[in-house]
Amino acid sequence: MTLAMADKVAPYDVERIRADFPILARPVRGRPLVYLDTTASAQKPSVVIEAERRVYEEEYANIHRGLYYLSEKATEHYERSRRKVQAFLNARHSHEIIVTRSATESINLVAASYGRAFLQPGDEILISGLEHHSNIVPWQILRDEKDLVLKVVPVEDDGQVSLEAFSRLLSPKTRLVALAHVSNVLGTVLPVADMIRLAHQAGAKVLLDGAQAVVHMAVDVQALDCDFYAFSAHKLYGPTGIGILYGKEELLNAMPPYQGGGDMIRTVSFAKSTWAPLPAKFEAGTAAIAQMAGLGAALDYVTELGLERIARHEQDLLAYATHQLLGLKGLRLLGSAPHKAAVLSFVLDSAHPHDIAQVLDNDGIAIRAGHHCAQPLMERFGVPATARASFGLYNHRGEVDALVAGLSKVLELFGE
Ligand code: C6P
Repeated sequence: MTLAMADKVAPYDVERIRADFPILARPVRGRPLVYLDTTASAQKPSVVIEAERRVYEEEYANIHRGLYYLSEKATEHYERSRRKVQAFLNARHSHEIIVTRSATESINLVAASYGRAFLQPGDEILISGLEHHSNIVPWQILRDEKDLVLKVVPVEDDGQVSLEAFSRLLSPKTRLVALAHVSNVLGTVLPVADMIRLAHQAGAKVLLDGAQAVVHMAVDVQALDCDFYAFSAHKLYGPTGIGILYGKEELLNAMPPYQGGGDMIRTVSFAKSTWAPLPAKFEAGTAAIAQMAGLGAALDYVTELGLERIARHEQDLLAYATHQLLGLKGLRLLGSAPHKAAVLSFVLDSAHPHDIAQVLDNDGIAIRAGHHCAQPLMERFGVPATARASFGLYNHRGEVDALVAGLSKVLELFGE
């Protein structure tokens, strides 16, 4: 057994893992920080911070351009990170990995390029009722521009999106299905493998918004057979300002570029320009060079820790926290799908989510409160907002206890 293998079967040592995240050691408002907002953005391990610092200190230059040592090194490093993303998603080719600014930009890229080029008036796009605004608004813009129809699969009371409802809304006119892999509000894991199979049978392409999925589970785009997959690095313990779009080679090859500029061209004249091959065709302008090194380090970090072990740890926290929260009077949890990620959205009869967040903040506990960029989902559940606690690989049961103690304080202050 190698050392790495021995480490994988060793117990999950959350205290040792927490030591990898410098920010977790800082107090907030004189109390230990309890960070329960990983769904909004994850904290960064030292290896990610170091990887970015090393680029600037040791090998910084622009990439894909220079014919000198530093530029070659920086380019090599950048492309190595792209291959790490390829391995992480199990994509067939590294040129199927397009570097963007965020999951949001990745989805907009597909809407602006694939959507404009291949959808015709009357064609249907199918999304679900639990989507983040990033996976609603780009399709609305496209719908209005191209006279398309946007259909929405309803969400069940427990937060699931049923295959039956999905099948009912698929039609021969459905050209594109765009779904969250995991809901950022309810934690619901959608049955995407079956949905993709059904969508393909109907002749539609499928984009998965994996912003919340890559954090909690291993994703294999070939096994899923999705056509596009989008995520952001910052939720995956990596840097801000960088995201990924996976797309099948034949689709990306057929799609026109959606931004013009440096790096994405083969030739330019005033009469006409021609495009660079993949992936450069979709990567106009100077890349996020240091951030890509940080993303590579983040992928190494979670892979070394083991996505399955992380998932087991988070599921333990989810079960523990669900049990504890349901013991609080007047607390209603939104989302109880049997297959769900470690995200807990809730409301209290007596206090607005913003008040809950503020009282918790006084004790150094960070949760998110609001509509979570999912206003139609709030409407579906008849609430203007929820409080949301979400767990990452560094959280522990003591932090759940702190949350429950904080919520008990809210109940004392606002009444039950
Ligand atoms: N959700 C949350 O607190 P960007 O901003 O591009 O990195 O990610 C957008 C996005 C897309 N899809 C899903 C499912 C998401 O959860 C998010 C971001 C954060 O829930 C910020 S609103």
